[in-house]
Amino acid sequence: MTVSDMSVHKRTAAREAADMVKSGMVVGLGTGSTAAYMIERLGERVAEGLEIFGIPTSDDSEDKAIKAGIPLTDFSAHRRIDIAIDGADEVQRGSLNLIKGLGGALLREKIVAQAAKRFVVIVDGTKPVDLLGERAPVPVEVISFGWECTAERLAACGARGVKPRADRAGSLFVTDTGNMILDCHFGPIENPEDLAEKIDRIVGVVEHGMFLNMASDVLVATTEGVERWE
Ligand code: ABF
Repeated sequence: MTVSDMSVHKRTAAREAADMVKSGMVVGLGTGSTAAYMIERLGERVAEGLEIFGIPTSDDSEDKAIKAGIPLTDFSAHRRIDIAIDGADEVQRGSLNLIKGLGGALLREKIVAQAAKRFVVIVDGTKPVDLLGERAPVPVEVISFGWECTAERLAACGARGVKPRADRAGSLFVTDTGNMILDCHFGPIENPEDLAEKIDRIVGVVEHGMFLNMASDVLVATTEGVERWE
């Protein structure tokens, strides 16, 4: 599949999800290239009269939403989100469990997903896997103080090659919330619930990128069309 096919598929899934939004809804706005197409489509619908408020999952999505003309709100005004729409790095067939966070926004993405009545995931056909961790590392957001100790504890859970994520220029990547990300390569994960529990117990971990039992719908776009998993 070419990069341009992949972009077409991402856009198709994103537009279909954006068309599920109705006037009066508070919408969680995801991060990444697929979510960017969804924000673009919502902007078009707002221009046509759709009345919504968005809560963005990253500074980047906030900029995109403002440019698209989507009115924004936050949790001080709205505790519940009607629908959140976001991309993913891996989606497990059957369970709808996800790995997210290669874009670096996993903490805000998880807070938004947890607050959402419906969490719709939009992906192209390269993202489905049989087991999480087949291709993607699990990104783990950690406090920078003592990260070396946190990394050792993650390694003791089975992560290989744990090191702080760098940005494109080679400098330390810092999340929107001011933390570091340790990318943890576990390989195929047989029991994600068990691993998630172990990681959650490590002091210094803010959040990890396994989103378990959170997605309500996954839209997978391929050359054959859009498949919906529920
Ligand atoms: C966000 O963007 C992330 O959780 C995930 O890491 C990434 C997916 O990116 P893309 O849509 O560009 O493939 O959804």
